[in-house]
Amino acid sequence: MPERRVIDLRSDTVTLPSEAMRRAIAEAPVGDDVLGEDPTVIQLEETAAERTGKEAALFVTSGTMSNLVAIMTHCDRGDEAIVGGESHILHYEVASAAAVAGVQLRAATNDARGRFDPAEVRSLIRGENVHFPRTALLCLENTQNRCGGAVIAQEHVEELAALAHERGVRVHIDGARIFNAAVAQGLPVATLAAPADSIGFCLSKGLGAPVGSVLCGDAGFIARARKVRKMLGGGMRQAGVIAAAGVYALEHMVGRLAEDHEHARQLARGLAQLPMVELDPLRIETNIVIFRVRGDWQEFARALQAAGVLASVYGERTMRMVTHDGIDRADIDDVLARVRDLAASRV
Ligand code: TLP
Repeated sequence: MPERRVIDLRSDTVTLPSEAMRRAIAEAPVGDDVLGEDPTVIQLEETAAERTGKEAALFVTSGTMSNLVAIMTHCDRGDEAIVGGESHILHYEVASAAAVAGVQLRAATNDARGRFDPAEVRSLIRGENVHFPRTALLCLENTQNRCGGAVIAQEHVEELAALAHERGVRVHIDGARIFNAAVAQGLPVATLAAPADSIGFCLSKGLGAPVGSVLCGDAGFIARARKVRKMLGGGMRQAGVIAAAGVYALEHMVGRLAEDHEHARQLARGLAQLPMVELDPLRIETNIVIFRVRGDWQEFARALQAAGVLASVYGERTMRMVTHDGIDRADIDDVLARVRDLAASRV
């Protein structure tokens, strides 16, 4: 029997640069970016600032570095940052806020759609007391990965940002997938970013670049963030080689995110029909499908992998599939056919 093609739905981080993107990389003019002389990095940062409606931007290696640099720039050691209980910062950034920034994270509950309870957030912002750390920062995440790629409604972001700002607390958006949120709602990224003091977004997920994220904010913030990035060893020299992929991604890859969203809905509708899958397909807003597995979920995860469908285990009984540039409609049909076969062999 011929080997079946592996269909990789572990993440949109597995996307590979296209031929055209590789050409843009090969042809990019470069210089020493630590000296401020790489024209392609400058072009990427200017484009990112314009797209997010911020004064300035900083090219960093990853979404994780973008969040860490933002935390270190907004906070002093011993400060506290409020994050969502389901946030990437809390779950998947190796406790960098604590270990590197000296910042304590305080989790506010995220509901299944990634929303906060504004009353809870208000109550978590500390007043002045000799015992207390200063609450310096509120971090939001849009789209919210662990909440099934949920889009955070704009009025909710505005309400939370307003209550933080009233108390002198700054607001950072982990916008790793903010372009997905923008495409899903038909709103400009600048509108989504407007309530926040800073936003970071990833080039290496649905936008298909091999590496990089961009942190955006006002000019003073970015000047300080640039020094923090240097301190962390993230000052890169002829970084135009990788920034060129980012410029290409912003120019050519944003519109196609709508296809990923459609494929995720198609996938969710098919999965929801299977008896061992618990999933509400109407909740799929972007490119992430998180579902629960009834019965022997570890066996299901193993069988799925053996059938050549790669997914992530996202906790007890919980799995995640992410659509991206390397996946088309026929792949989704193929995934569903393989999963149906698995389901049939289990009864
Ligand atoms: N998320 C990755 C894994 O780390 C889980 C993924 O496959 O989804 N913020 C959010 C909301 C993210 O989803 C991610 C990556 C990051 C930040 C970190 O980005 P990188 O991987 O570039 O450090």
